[in-house]
Amino acid sequence: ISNFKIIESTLREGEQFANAFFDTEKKIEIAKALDEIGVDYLELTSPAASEQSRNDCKAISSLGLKAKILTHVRCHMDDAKLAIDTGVDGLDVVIGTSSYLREFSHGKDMDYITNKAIEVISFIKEKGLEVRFSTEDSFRSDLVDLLSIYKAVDKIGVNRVGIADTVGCANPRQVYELVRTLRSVVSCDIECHFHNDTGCAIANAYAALEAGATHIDTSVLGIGERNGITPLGGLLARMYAADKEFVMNKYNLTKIRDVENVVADAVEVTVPFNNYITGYCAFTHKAGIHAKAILNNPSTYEILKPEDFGMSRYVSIGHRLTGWNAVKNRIEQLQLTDLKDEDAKVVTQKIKELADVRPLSLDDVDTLLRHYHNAKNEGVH
Ligand code: HCA
Ligand code: CU
Repeated sequence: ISNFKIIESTLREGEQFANAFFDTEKKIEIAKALDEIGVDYLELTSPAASEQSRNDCKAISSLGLKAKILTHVRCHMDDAKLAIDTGVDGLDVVIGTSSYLREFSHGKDMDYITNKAIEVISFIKEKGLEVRFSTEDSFRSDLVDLLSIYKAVDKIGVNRVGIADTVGCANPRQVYELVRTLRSVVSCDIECHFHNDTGCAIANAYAALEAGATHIDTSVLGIGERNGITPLGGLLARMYAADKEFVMNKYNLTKIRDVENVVADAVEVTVPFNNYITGYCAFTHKAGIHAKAILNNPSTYEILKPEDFGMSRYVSIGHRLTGWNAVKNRIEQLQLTDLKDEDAKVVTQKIKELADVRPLSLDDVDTLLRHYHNAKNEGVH
């Protein structure tokens, strides 16, 4: 995978998260923080949703950010007209194509949908804006229907087609197959959108890129409808592992934590303990065997370099799994330089005995080390 683009949808999909309420000021703060990371696009809630949403499209479009601004609209002329007047760079048009949505949501057949799509896309293109056409619930849509509508919109010059796993049912192999097939049918770019109901949102995004997709939808911390979509930080971690050069040159990874904190605060959640990159223990090493190797060479047990993300590594030593190499490292940090390897081993045994009874803080460990150090020095004099 040599290239990919991020369509950051915290200000659209993310607004569909249960706790989300973003006023204009907060949206601008989030937009600027995402722009600093260097995401390629920001996707905003439809101006047809509410008066404030329409004003927010205008406000964010006029900030002069590096990221292109998109808004997400239904496949209707009314919505498209409203959106064009907000000053956005492009429109992400969507319509449901699965039998569920055709029967229980909008009630339209594929001929109607295709004609409507052509009308709306042609109109947006005439106005000189970028346009993407996507099918909601793509993985439960008929493959022949999907390919024929994508072909039709590709022919009239749509910039991108989109695949959406609206219900989070897809697995990486299915994603690979569908994107691969689509890649051979259209010549435009391919965007993918994955919900995370069954925990595949990052893996699916990766499989899509491997199969020839060009754009991935994300949100900060993955927030969105239900349990959300591909998280921005998690996708960047995955792509860093795949092509570090590209990701580090293109995106400002040290800003991920800032935007996550802003969003977590705004939607009143905490960053999960096991979050990619920024979870509180993402760079904490514990077992003695790990600690020893990490201190010799961090790459032994780290695929992500914490410093590349503005984070730092922590070696935990106050527990029964500890080892003397890690304790010795702490001795050096505390500059108790007259303690030797044998001393580190003695204190390590002491730590293990105590830690079998109760958890120890780093402070407890330091106290043990200082006592031992003082006792040893008194013994000498
Ligand atoms: C939704 C719409 C959407 C749209 C994705 C897209 C989805 O159901 O809220 O525009 O590609 O998941 O299908 O977010
Ligand atoms: Cu969605």
